[in-house]
Amino acid sequence: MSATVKAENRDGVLVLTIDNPPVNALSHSVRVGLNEELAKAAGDAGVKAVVLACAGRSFISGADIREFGKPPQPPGLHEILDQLENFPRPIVAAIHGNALGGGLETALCCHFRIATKDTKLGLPEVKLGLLPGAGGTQRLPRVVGPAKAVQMIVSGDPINGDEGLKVGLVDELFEGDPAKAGEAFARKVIAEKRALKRVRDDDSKLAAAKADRSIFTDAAAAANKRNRGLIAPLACAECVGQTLEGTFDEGLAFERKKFLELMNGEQSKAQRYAFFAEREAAKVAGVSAETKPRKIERVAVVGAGTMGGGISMSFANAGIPVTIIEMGEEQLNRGLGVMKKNYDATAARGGLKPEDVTRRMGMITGKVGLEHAKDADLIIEAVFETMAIKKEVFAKLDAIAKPGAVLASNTSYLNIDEIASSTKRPQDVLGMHFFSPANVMKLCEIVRGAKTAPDVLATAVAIAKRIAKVPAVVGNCDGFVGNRMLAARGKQSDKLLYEGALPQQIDAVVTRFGIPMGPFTMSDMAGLDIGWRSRKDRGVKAEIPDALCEAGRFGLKTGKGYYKYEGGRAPIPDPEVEDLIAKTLAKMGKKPRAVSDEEILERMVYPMVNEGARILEEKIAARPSDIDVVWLYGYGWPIYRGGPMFYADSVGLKKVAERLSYYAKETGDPSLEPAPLLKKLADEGKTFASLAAA
Ligand code: 3H9
Repeated sequence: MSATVKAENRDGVLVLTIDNPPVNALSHSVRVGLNEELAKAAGDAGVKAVVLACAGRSFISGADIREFGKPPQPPGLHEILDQLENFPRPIVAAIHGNALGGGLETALCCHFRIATKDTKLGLPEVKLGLLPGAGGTQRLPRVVGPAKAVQMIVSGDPINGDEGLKVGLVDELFEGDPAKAGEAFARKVIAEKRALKRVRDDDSKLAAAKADRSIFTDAAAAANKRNRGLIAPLACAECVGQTLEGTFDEGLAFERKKFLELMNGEQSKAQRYAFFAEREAAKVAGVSAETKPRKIERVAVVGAGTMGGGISMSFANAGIPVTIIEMGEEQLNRGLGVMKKNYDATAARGGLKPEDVTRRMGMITGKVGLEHAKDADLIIEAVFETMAIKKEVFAKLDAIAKPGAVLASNTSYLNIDEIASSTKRPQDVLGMHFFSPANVMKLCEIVRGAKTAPDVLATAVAIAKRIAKVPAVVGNCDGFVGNRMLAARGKQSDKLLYEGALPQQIDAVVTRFGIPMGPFTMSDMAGLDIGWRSRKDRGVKAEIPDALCEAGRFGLKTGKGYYKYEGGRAPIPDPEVEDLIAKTLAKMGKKPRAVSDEEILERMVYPMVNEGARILEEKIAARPSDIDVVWLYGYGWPIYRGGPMFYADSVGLKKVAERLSYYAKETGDPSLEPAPLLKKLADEGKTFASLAAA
C-alpha cells in the first residue's frame, strides 16, 4: 500500500484518501498509490463506487512543482486521469480546502464533484508560467463554457464552492467530513442509478461559442488585457480556443504540446523559481518555525500621509481594525478623505461593492494624538523621513505603548538601530518598509535591527502575510536591499544623461525589459524639487536636474519635468528638454556620444546585481532569492525574469563581471568594478543560486 494513498472499502464504497502534506500535491507516491488502487478496484465487483478525498486542510493543490524539469517518473498524471474517467463505476470527488491545478483537473475526471462552500476551485498554472496540462483547458470549458473557462484559466484566479455550484462545476455542496459526505453522495448515485458523467464526451456547453466565436474571443481578449510580456496567458487562451476547433483528443494533444513548450521555457522556469523564492523569504535565519508570533488584534499607524493611508488600507482590507493617528484634525481629515477617495475609485471601476467600501472604512478609526496608540499590539510609524522626527516619535511611543507592543518604522533607508535607541525596548523595534502605493504593492521589507527579538520578527512576518503582503527580512543598512540597489541603478541612469543618452531612450530600454516604469518617469512622479532643494542645502550640484528645476520643471505636478504632460500622467518626450540637456552638456564641455540600447540595459541592470552581491557579502540579505523577492514585489521586476540575481545567473556571471569591469574602465567609475563575491563566483563558473544550495 502507498504511504500517501489509503484505501478503505466501506460496505461497497471504496474511499481513497490522499494524505501527502502539506498541500496534497500529486507527487510520485500519490500517483503510484492511485494507479494501484484504481487498477485493483476496477476488477473488484465488491466496489460499487469510489470516493476520492484528501486528509488534512485541503483537497489536491496541484502537480508537485518540485518534480518539474526533472526526468518524469511513471505513472504520469495522464494515465491516472484516464483510469479515473474510464472507471466503469461512479467516482465522486469530495473536495474541501483547495482543488487547484492538477487537483481540479483530477476532479474534472471524476464523474461527480461535491465541495464545501468555501472551497477554492481553480487552475492557477498561468501564475507559474504554465497552462493546465492535464486536460484542464479541454475539460473546464466543457463544464462551465469557454467564456468562463478562459477567464478562469487566463487569470488563474479560483472560484469558491458556491460559485462552482452555480456554474455547474460542482454537483452538490456539503459540510463536515469529506470522506463521509462523499460516501453518502456515492450511495445516492448508486441508488438512483445515475449515468456516469464523462466530461470529455459532453460538448453541449461549447455549442453557443461554436455558433458565435465572439463569445469566446471577447472573453479571451478581456482576460488577456493586462498580461504584458507574459507568454503563458496567450497559450492558455489558445488552448481553450481549441475546444471550438477539433475533437477532444486533438485538443488534448495540442494542450500537451503547449504545456511542454512552456515548462521547458525560460519564463516558467523564472516563475517557478519566484514561487519558491517567495516562500523561502518568509523563513528567517535565527527564528525557528516554533517561534510563536505575538498576538496582533489592534494596529495603530502614525501618520496619515500617502504611506500611512496605504498601510492602513492594507490592514482594513484584511479585516484588522486600525487606528490612524495624526497631529491635527486637518491632516487627519485629509488623510481619511484620500483613503475614501481611493476606495470609491476602486468601487467605480467595479473592483469593490459599495458595502465593502463602508465596511473597510469602518475598520479605520482616525484620531489626533499619539496617546491613541496605547492599546495597539502593533504600531507602525509612517511620518516624515527625518531621523530626528522619527526618534522623537519613537521616544514618545516608548512611553505610551503597552508592554510587548511591536514598534515598527516604515522608514525606507534610515538606520533602524538608531531609531530603536530612542526607546528602552529596542528588542521590540524593527522596520516594516512598505512600497508605494502601499495598499497595492505586495512587498513588505522587514528590517531586522541588531537587538530585534526573534518573536518580533516572527510577528512581522506573520502579520505581513495576514494582510496579503510578501515579507522579506533584510538587515540594517542605508536603503536596505531595495533602495540600495535602486541607488546603484540611479547613479548610472544619471551618468548616462551626461554621456549622451536621452531620458526617453533610457526609460524605453527599461520598460521594454519589463519593468513598468523607467527611472526618469519615476523621478517626474516623485517630483524633482525635493532633491534640488536638498542639493542646494548641501552645496551639491547635479547640472541637468538643476537646470530642469531652474526652468520650473518639477515633474508631473507642474506638467513638466524630464517629460511634458498634457493633462494626463503619460510622459511625452519634450524637445525643450533635449535642448536643455544639449546646452548643459556644451556648457560643461562634454561631447554627447551615441549610447546603444544594449549598453543602457547592461548599465541599468548589472550595477544592481553588483550591489546585490555586496549585500550578500555583508549578509544584509540571507539568500540571493530574498533579493529577487524584494525586486519582484516591491519594484515591479517582471516575474518572467525571476529577479535581478536570477537574471544575472541566466546571463552568466562571467559575462556580468566582464561587462562591469569594462564599464568601470570606460567610465572611470570604480564602483562598477565587480564585487569580490561576484568575481569569485564568476571565476569559479558558479551562479548565485549555488550559494543557496551550498
Ligand atoms: C500543475 O498542477 C500542472 C498541471 O496542470 C499539469 C501537470 C502535468 N508542489 O504556499 P504555502 C509547498 S502546476 C510542490 O506556504 P499556503 C510550498 O512550497 C501546480 N510544493 O501554503 C510550501 O513548502 P515549504 C498548480 C508545493 O497554505 C508548502 O507547500 N497548483 C506546491 O499559504 C506550503 O505552501 C498551484 O499552482 C506544489 N504544487 O497556500 C498551487 N504547492 O513549507 C500552488 C505548495 O517547504 N500552491 N507547495 O515552504 C499554492 O498556491 C499554495 O501553496 C496553496 C497553499 C494555496 C496551495
